[in-house]
Amino acid sequence: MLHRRHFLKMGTLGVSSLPFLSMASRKQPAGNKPIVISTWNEGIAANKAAWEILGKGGRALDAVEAGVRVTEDSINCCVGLGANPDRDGHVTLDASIMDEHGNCGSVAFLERIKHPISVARRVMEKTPHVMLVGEGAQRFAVAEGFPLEADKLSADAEASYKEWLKKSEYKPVVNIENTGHGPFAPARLSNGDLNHDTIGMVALDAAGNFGGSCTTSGMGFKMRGRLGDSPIIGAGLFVDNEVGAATSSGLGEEVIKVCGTHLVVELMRQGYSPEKACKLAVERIVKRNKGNVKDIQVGFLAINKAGEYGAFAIQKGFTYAVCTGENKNEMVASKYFI
Ligand code: SD4
Repeated sequence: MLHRRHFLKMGTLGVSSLPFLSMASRKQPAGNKPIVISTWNEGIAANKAAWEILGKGGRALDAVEAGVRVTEDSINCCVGLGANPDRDGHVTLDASIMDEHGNCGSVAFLERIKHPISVARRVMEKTPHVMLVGEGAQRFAVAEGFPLEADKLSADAEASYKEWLKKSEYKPVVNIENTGHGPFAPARLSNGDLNHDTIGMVALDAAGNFGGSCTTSGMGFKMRGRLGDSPIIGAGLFVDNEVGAATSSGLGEEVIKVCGTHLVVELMRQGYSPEKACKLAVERIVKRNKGNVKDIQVGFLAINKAGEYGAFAIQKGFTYAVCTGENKNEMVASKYFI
């Protein structure tokens, strides 16, 4: 890896003289603005809702909130109240949001509230805090007018939970999509299994400002009270308006240990393309695990200030949706380490 001091010295030679930069930028798609990208297949519908705002010159923050609300709404999906419960049978939700000014809000271990992303936004805008959890987060949500939903599992989640209870084996394996269901398998497979539980979205608006959101039910059958990366600023989501924005999906514990999305954004600040920055962050996780990552999936997704985007994952199967226009919303398979 290029040493930062060396990089700064080379900076005076001009960006085009850096081989890693010119190679990376050749591989990158041309810059776009506005643009919204988000994780997994659910990203297509979410991007569509985000584009309704971005396409009219709206703010990235509004777009990323509206986008992932679509996913939170879909009852048999991976995210929101229709998702798999913790091992005690309750769905607990985590979400975070960040704007172009570096403001951020998050909620975690939130129960019975349909739109944790909007509660996270209220935490950001209406409290002096960044993060609210559990009962306090729920109380705040209710006081803000969010309805308290029934403590009831969706039909698919209930079936999956009953199946899981047969062995009650606590072995979280997340997002390893080598299930023979093709590269763009749905979140909830036909056998009821859940492929992934999160949507992360980052957007650059027409004014050149970023916004980011991330919302999840965490990992199915997790220990009660467990939090992953998604509600943690700098782990599951990070936005720096001078540089870019990044989000992640996968085994949150691994993302937290390297401050994953903050790392990706800082690598972009050093001049790396979004894809290369995501790759280096993945390699940091691989190195920390001494190469033993066959049971771990993590994928990062990023946009830089020029509207270039990229992703990288540990394993094959990480996919994301890219939207740069009303009729330009498509799935891309991420490059991967293994
Ligand atoms: C977590 N990162 O709670 C989330 C899980 C995930 O698709 O991404 N699932 O660790």
